[in-house]
Amino acid sequence: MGFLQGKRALITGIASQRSIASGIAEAMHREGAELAFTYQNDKLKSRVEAAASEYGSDIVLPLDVTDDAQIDACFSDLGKRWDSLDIVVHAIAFAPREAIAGQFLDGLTRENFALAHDISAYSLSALAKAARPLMQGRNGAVLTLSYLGAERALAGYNLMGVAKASLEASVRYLAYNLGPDGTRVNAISAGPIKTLAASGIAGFRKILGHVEENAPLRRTVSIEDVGNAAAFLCSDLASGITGEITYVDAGYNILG
Ligand code: 0WD
Repeated sequence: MGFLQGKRALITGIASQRSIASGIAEAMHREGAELAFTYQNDKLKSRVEAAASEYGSDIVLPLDVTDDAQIDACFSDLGKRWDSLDIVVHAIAFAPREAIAGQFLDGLTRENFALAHDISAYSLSALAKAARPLMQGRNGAVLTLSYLGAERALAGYNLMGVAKASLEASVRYLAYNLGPDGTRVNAISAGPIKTLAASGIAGFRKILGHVEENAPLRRTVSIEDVGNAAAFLCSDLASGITGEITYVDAGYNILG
């Protein structure tokens, strides 16, 4: 029996088979969780439907996190299918391309700052708040994805790094707020992985090569590595862990 048997999980952020959310869905399915999915826009709908059917799910809901009405509708529709929810996976981030290239100040505008924070940080708390009634008293778990650029100035990561710092602080405040409900909130700080979102980051290939040569494990991580850690963190095996940022990065973060 899988260690997520009897758990119901909502997975956001599938944009392709290479998405980190796809690796998480795979691991959670393998461990026995029942899955529901969201898609950002009509372009991604059929792709997410295909992923859902692979995992025996027909719950596929639209969710653009910039739209409050879609957030409300998503959880109200989910509540019509499931009377409770155990896991929310937030694997969503966005910053305009010019804000994740070159120098930090070059891509900095009030609009870019607001949009990056809205989609990449605020949305975690918005989803946790909307999911709260369904998750009450379930020993549930909320999980998000961060990156080392939240805590170090990394060339090119720029505005996304500032948004990820806000995301990581949100993890701690959400964990404190939702702990009494029995809900744990954690983040995985993943090493670089070639996905659609990552291909927007200038010099990404160089970053992958650098990690391969220097990380303690002398390799980059895969969506399977992240998926397995995510499944663990959202399971009862991790019942004492909340408010944490867990590195799944082949050890790269320990380097001085
Ligand atoms: O190296 C990497 N790939 C790392 C990614 C290292 C460390 C962390 N992460 C994080 C990302 O910052 C993100 O938070 O992991 C999370 C998942 O990212 P991913 O799997 O690397 O990227 P991708 O497959 O592109 O999925 C992210 C998706 C979007 O994809 P696109 O590429 O279409 O922007 O986030 C979704 C969208 O599907 N998304 C939204 N969903 C709902 N509403 C929105 C939105 N407004 N904007 C983006």
